[in-house]
Amino acid sequence: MKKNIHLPKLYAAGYELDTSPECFGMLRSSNEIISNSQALQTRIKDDGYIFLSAFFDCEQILTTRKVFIEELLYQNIIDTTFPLLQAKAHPEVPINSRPEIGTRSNPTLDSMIHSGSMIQLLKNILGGPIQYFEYTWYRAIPPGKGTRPHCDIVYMGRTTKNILTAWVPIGNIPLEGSGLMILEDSHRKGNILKSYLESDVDEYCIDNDNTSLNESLHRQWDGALSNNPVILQKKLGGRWLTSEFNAGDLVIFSSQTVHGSLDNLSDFIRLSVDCRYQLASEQIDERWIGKFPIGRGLLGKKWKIC
Ligand SMILES: O=C(O)CCC(=O)C(=O)O
Ligand SMILES: [Fe+2]
Repeated sequence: MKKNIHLPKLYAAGYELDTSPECFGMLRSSNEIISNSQALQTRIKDDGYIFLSAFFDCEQILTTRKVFIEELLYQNIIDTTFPLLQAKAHPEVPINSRPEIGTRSNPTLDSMIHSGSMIQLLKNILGGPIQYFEYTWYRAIPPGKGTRPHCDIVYMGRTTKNILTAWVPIGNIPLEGSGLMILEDSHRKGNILKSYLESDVDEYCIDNDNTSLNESLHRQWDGALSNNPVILQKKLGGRWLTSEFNAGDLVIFSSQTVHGSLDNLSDFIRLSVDCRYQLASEQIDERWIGKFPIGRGLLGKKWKIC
């Protein structure tokens, strides 16, 4: 097996990835087709994702990064002996933790992801007027494990399946810094993943035997497709694809594309946001809309006897 000699050792969910060229590669850039909506629509169908570098204005990303870092400073998660913008993790931040970045209003970010060229781009890819989820996921990933492989549909697929995710790094992310990874061709594996793709993470079972609500909720599945990205890849085929991301980059992918993130082997907190778009003509999932989306809270649960 040939090794990709320039790559460092990389891990996902605690497992060392096989970085040989058969198993690992870089996301294909779509910058050359950015103004061709037909080509973009073909690309998302073919690849399950669209990667655009330098899409956003770096100054705006920097403004957003400052807001996030300020939030994390309050929580004592940033090592203040380093330049703050680097977001070095405080030595006491627990490994694998998931600090919350509050959802304080962030007008710069909001205008980046919900207006102008971003809306036009999504319109071109989806082929018509669009709407977006008001809920935006803010992510701060300290040193430790990244996000386990999953498809977004299990979190938001109660109405249409035709939803696109936009993943936006809020700063530069080197390979060791927990960037997004996408499993090549996984959006075409509907036959193998059928029952997974039809699942709803917020649907839970009340047993006939009087299990309490609390107990059922505690048994609830978190939506991950696998705990082991290496085994998953062997099963589904395709390479794990990623990139060294820079502030301004954008990845858009389908709700049936398997993705996760690399483990964070660096000393720095990885910052990113992800948001969702769909056609305006299609019904939207009730969990992620409105000024105060119910999200994955109790009101968003669906239960059944089983
Ligand atoms: O940023 C991550 O670690 C995961 C991102 C993700 O799951 C998403 O954008 O849907
Ligand atoms: Fe996701």
